[in-house]
Amino acid sequence: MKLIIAIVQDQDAPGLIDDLTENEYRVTKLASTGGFLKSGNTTLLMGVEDEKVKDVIRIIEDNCKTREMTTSLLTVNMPGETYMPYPLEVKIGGATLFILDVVEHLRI
Ligand code: 2BA
Repeated sequence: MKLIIAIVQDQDAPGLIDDLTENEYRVTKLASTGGFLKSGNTTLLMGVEDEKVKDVIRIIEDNCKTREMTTSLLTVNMPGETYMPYPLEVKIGGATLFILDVVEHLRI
């Protein structure tokens, strides 16, 4: 068994969770925050049998879109100790996945 940890954009999460559950995958949704943009994203935990991992990745690919986002995260130091927001374009991935081996899975 594998544990798939998928970090996805909030907008993509409802459709993705519906698709996963319709295909009889179990999923846990966590509200998370990206360290770089400091804005919300969604982390999904899915315990799946090894032979199902490819199918889950396909469902994630079908639901998660790459988007460009402009943020004023960076500031430029100006004379007189004023700071000016500096627009920064970032491409947020469809999904960031971590796939881990599960040593033991218990449902008690
Ligand atoms: P954030 O950390 O908010 O990052 C959002 C997007 O900003 C990233 O998209 C990337 O395009 C850009 N970015 C992140 N760190 C950067 C940096 N140091 N310099 C320049 N640009 C940077 P994604 O790579 O698609 O990541 C989306 C979200 O997935 C991230 O949100 C974070 O929550 C998570 N994530 C990505 N890689 C991770 C990793 N190696 N470990 C843990 N979480 C990760």
